[in-house]
Amino acid sequence: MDSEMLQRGFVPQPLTPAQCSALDTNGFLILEDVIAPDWLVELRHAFDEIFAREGDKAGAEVAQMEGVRRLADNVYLQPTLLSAVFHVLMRPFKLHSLNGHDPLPGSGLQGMHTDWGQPTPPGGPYHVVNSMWMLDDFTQANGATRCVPASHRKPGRMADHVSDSMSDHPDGSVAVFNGSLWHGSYRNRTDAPRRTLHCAFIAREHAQQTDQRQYLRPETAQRLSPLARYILDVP
Ligand SMILES: O=C(O)CCC(=O)C(=O)O
Repeated sequence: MDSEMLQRGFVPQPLTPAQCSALDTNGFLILEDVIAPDWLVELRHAFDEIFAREGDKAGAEVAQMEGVRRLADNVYLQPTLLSAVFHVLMRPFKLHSLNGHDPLPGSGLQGMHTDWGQPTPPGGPYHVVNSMWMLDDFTQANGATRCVPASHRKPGRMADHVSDSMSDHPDGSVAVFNGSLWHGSYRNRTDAPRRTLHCAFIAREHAQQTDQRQYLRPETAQRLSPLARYILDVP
């Protein structure tokens, strides 16, 4: 574990052998019962409020998530998630981005892709780990994320193996996944929302997708714990 995280009070949550194996072999792991019911209600409410407030601009950058910062702290600091991220990256990391995703009814079919753009040798080192906080149950009908198990171990780029990234592949729900895994959201064929928070982490030597130093308000930074400032990579 990253000694800086430990110094800042992080208490690692040992993963079970089955959890480690899921991450290593399939490239993803579902963490169940992480979001307590009342927290889920709060997260859904915050998600809807931000979309209503920001309209078309929602999600343009992380400052628009400011209203849910307090809730979000518990997302990017979730101990089992951070332990899983370290298990995959095996070196110090930081938050890469935190944003919402809600495929509208009838839409949402996404090309299969990875969250790390470079080919990764099978077995790593890996660079990105993403997580999806499923604020609504994911089902086949509402566009559950599809992914190709073990694709993070394929040599080369996804395009070397897949000629049509829109075509069907085995699908399934994902909570924590290797950023080199091929995945994409599916079409929402219901009239209901399928809200997700994506919380991604990246090895510390790389730039963040969302530069938190640029967007974090000083008054927000003031109240953050030392561990939160480290994960967000702000002074
Ligand atoms: O929410 C999902 O199902 C996955 C979305 C995704 O992979 C992305 O937006 O890059």
